[in-house]
Amino acid sequence: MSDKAYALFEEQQQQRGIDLKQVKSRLKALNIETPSWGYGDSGTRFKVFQKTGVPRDPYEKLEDAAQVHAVTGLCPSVAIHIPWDKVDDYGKLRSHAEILGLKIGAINPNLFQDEDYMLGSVTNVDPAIRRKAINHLLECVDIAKETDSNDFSLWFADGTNYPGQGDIRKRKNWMLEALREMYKALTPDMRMLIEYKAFEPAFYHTDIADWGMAYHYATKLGPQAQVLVDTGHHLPGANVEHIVAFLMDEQRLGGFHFNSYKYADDDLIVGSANPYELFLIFYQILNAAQDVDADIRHAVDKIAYLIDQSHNIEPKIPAMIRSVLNVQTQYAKALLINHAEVEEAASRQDVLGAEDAVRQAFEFDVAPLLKAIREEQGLPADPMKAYLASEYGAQILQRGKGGASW
Ligand code: LRH
Ligand code: MN
Ligand code: MN
Repeated sequence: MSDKAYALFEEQQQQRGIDLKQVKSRLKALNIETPSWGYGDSGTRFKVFQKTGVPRDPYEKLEDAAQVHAVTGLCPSVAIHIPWDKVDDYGKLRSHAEILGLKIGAINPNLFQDEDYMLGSVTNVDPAIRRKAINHLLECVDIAKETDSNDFSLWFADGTNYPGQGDIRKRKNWMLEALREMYKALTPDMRMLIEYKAFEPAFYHTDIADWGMAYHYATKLGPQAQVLVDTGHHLPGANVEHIVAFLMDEQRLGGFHFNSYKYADDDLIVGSANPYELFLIFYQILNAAQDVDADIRHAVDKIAYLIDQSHNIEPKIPAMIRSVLNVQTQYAKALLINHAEVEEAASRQDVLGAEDAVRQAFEFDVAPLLKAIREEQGLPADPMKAYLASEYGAQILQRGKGGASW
């Protein structure tokens, strides 16, 4: 790609009234957290395929994540899942991350793989199991102190498969009790990001089934509790960007778990099936980022962009790089929206004009822009190519098969 391509791009955007200096600085400030579990073996409920070269422990997961950050410059932190990433010394794990130029990000308590949790964890009818689940949440707060993490991504598999199996209202109150106890243990910088999901593994009812329920708990708890939107957790046809806009306006959008889906919680490479949805999510975010209300702007700045994908058939590191680059691409496109133009058309009730002003931005090729910022940041112009050309992929084969899996 030539400098000519960038010169043409620059001219086009200047004519549209886009401030490229601001676009570039926003692009450079974008941080996307990758999940430790995206580097390990994973699968569907039918099979976990064992790959050669997969990390054998949380330390090696961080090493792989560092490769993604090295070529993209976008991923300085890594989310961990406990007990998948259980270690004896979390201070040591933190130092390992720091040596690699990384930080440990969100802590994800795991309340879905212990035999005791078959019929629920924090909403189990048995008080001893509820206690055990709450203790795990509190243990995660202690781990966060050691890893210097501030965010908790809280997803509960709790729910029922059949009518009558559980008392829905009692379970609602047990959920609040558990969340309250955890909330009380937070330090002032910590946040609880409450995730919801309409289905799976419970298929009749899920205790936190949608954003409204997550929002309800967040408001009951206080300002350090917010909602986490996992893009794959909705019923078909849900307008995710509407949910995003609504939550931002209430200053309760804490973060995302980005992934792509065709049918349900497919956890596929971000933007592979629905790039326009991702673009429209960023459109809403950038719109709120210009709000006259400083509190809303401030809340938008704090949104955590996390990836939640686990690759079943594709090689882990390149797949993660693809996800991250797809997020960056859609963010770059959304940065080309001329909001004044959209607003002006909308205020004239020009439906097609307003839609056109949004879509136009999506249709630009942002490759010259991304290449330009990577050059300015001393990053490889083509991160995927740079990773594939490195020795790392071959080196890790010596780890053999049978690495960490969920
Ligand atoms: C549940 C979920 C949640 C888990 C992750 C592994 O479907 O999205 O965020 O922690 O997957
Ligand atoms: Mn998730
Ligand atoms: Mn999920």
